[in-house]
Amino acid sequence: MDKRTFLKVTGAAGAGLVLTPWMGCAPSNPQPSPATTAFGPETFKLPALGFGFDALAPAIDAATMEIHHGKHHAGYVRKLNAALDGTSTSGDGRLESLLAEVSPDNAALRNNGGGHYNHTLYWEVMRPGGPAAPEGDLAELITRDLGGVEAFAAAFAKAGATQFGSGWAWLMVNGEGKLEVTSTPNQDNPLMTQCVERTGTPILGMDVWEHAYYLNYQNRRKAYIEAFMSVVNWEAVSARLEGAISQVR
Ligand code: MN3
Repeated sequence: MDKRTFLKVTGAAGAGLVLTPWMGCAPSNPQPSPATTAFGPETFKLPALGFGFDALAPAIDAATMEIHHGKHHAGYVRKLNAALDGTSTSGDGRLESLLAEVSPDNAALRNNGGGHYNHTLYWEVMRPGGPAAPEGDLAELITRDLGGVEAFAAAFAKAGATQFGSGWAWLMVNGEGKLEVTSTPNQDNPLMTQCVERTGTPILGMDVWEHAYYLNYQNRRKAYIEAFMSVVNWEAVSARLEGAISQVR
């Protein structure tokens, strides 16, 4: 839904139009009124990092982390709020729900909502000093669907390395409940059913925009990808897997 549609919905409500026509039908078994979610200037917030800017060094340097979180991610949050402020939706208002329905033409929501979602996931799936490899159900599903941890790592690295220009590499749970590696341009992600070919619920995301690595690695994206893989928070990826699988069931 683009901003104009949001405004139209809000305007209709303001003009006292009935948004729930069934209410006039005197149903014998009345249903609760559909929820409406309004957006304000600070609906979406920049999440705190779970660790210090220098915690992932030398894999990811402190200056990159500070600029990436405090400037780039903060900018997406600011522009997302600016785009939605004063509008409302008939849905639950969750970012995931907005992205699932976002039109390819709605650049403000697609780019900034995607940017906020993607970076929130990115910070969550990194940590210093965790397990070096996937474990448990995650490792089993990687073996079942992707031919093993090494084959997955190679496919994921390739997805990041070959994504032309700016974008993301993903490990996701697709609609059949299987793990799949994919990549998207810009701030798109697999939730955006109207914008991308391969859809699903992302459980691991790797930012391959130059701002994610250029200070330390310059044009050496492959070196950054290798470093990123050394700081993945596999426990967080496992937790996301459990959530995603329960949605498919
Ligand atoms: Mn980024």
